[in-house]
Amino acid sequence: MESTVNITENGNGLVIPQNYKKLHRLNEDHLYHLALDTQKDDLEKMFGDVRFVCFGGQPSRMEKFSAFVAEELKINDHEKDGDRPKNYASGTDRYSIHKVGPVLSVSHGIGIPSLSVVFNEIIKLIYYAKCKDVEFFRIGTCGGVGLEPGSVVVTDKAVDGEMNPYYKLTVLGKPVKRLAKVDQSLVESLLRCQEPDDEFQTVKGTTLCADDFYEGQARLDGAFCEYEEEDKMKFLQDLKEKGIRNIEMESLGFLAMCHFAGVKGAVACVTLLDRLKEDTLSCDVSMLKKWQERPQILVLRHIKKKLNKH
Ligand code: R2B
Ligand code: URA
Repeated sequence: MESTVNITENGNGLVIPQNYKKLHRLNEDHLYHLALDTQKDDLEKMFGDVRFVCFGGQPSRMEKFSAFVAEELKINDHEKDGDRPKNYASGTDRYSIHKVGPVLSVSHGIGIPSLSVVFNEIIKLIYYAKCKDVEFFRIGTCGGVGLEPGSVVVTDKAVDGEMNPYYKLTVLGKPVKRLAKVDQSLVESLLRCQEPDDEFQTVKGTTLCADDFYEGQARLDGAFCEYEEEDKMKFLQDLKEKGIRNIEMESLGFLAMCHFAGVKGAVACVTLLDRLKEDTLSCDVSMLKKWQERPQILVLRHIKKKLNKH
């Protein structure tokens, strides 16, 4: 079954969850994995001014991103824990949430199942908070296919390991498909944020969203592997010919859920290696940290433009 999208209810720029009628029947809603709650927390007061929600895998990276947001947007009145931005989800160690001005930075863990849980709860959070005109971004890392490592890929199409542009999940024992329709205007807007002096290239392209880091991404260095080097290379060359520029693990679910929720969303990831040349990620931490900032830089330029702060 393919889910249909009805975003006509999202008047006034508010995000209305498809399930709002059942949500209204709840006395209180526990956003369990965020350790937030509609009774004990005044979500509108805490988060009502949020306009951009930026997701990324690791809590530490998203905390750093939040500090970067503060620096770039010149905001210093945000809530802090000592000299670090406050983690609003500190009551749990599942995910992290940092807020600086209108920008929420949220960690999503690895893979679509982990993303899906926090995505559901963030959609409800911005609904309860009455946020308006919100845009979502995934700012992440990936493996490149035939690209110089350190390049940034903005996803203009996401597919699963069988090249289908659908996020599939099982509901009440039956398969449900949700189209990962990409908001091309947001893609183009991010691409326009490139600057001639950038130390890195930014390209758009199709992203393969895998369910696994090792066999699911044709690696030879996992604990399991039932194919040979030439099978792997044939597969990856074939991906390149089909326009796949990068491989990661959340884009398909992220874009499908954005579309289904009626929220504008885009994915920008930095390539940590070229999968046509290698499988194993080096542990040159300082280089990786520098590269991880690249999609952040791009998204922040977009945010600054939207806020007229450039
Ligand atoms: C990129 O990096 C992670 C795996 O190392 C995964 O979350 C992804 O999409
Ligand atoms: N993340 C992935 O999912 N794959 C890579 O190769 C690198 C980062």
